[in-house]
Amino acid sequence: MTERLDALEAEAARAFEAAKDQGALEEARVRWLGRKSELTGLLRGLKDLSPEQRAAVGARANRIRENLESRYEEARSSLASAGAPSGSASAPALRDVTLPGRSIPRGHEHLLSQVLREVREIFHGMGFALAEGPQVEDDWHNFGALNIPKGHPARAATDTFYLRPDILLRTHTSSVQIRVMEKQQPPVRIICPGRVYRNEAVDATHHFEFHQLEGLYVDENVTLGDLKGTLDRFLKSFFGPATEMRFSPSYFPFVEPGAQVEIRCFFCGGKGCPVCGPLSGGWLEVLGAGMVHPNVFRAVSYDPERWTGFAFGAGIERLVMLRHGVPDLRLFYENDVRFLHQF
Ligand code: 2NM
Repeated sequence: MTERLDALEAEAARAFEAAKDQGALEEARVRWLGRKSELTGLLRGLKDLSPEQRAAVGARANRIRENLESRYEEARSSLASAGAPSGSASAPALRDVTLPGRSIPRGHEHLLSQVLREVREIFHGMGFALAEGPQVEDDWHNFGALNIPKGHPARAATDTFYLRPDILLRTHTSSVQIRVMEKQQPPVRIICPGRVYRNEAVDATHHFEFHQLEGLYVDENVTLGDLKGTLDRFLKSFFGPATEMRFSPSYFPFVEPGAQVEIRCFFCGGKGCPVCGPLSGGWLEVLGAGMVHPNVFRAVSYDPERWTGFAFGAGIERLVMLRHGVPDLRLFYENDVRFLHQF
């Protein structure tokens, strides 16, 4: 019986190795390891042997079964990795080299970064240099130098993230403009894009962290007309050549006079719609602006009798939402590629 077992083991192993596809291998498995196989029959016949023989032959037969099962597994996985068809024995294992390759998904610049670059280029074309500064600021550069006295509502702890009594996360990038004016005499012509922080509840149009673009031009004889011309050129470049703009009086502590700048709603053409709101008369607010307050010049030791300047500020996210019809500010920060890949 032991000789028969040895011969059977060799024959079965050869059959597994020789199988050319999954079909042939399955046939060999049924023949050599199946319920009606010779090996299974031999194992069933063990009960007729004497106890000593049964122990010896049984142990050997079980080892052979384990060995054959693992030979079978080896043959199966090597056929699978060779790409052999699992069906009939006749199909050859070919690869279709004309199939398109698998594409590798590629990332791209975030929408906000794209727009920031575009805006920098528009202002670069009008002679504005780029200026950047720290996001952690002191009270002087964020408030004091900007004619925002102690006790002004804009300083309230509810709007500003204070890190220490005198140190905070900047609430606008005007602080960068103060730093530039402290270091450099006019003429100054800069834009300051960057991240700013305000302690606000998050909703579709508010966030505690967003991006601003501010601009500043200081020289002799800079006028409100220069401001209007500069912003008109910017808004036409950014929103399209048909863009209509208007100024209305507004208040910011660091400018006098101050203005809010609106464009005619390009969704409804100014008739009033859900985007511009039925009460706005069809105008969308896009910027704040004005002529730099003499107190700001005094704070940076510029002579307010000699120099004049204009300044403006805009929320980048708001500009992008209007131009691309993005309904919710939070989409910019959630990094959902289904949103991001559209731009
Ligand atoms: C705005 C609106 C109006 C502004 C003023 C200054 C500075 F530093 F020159 F005083 N920087 N930015 C300014 C003026 C910002 O944002 C809505």
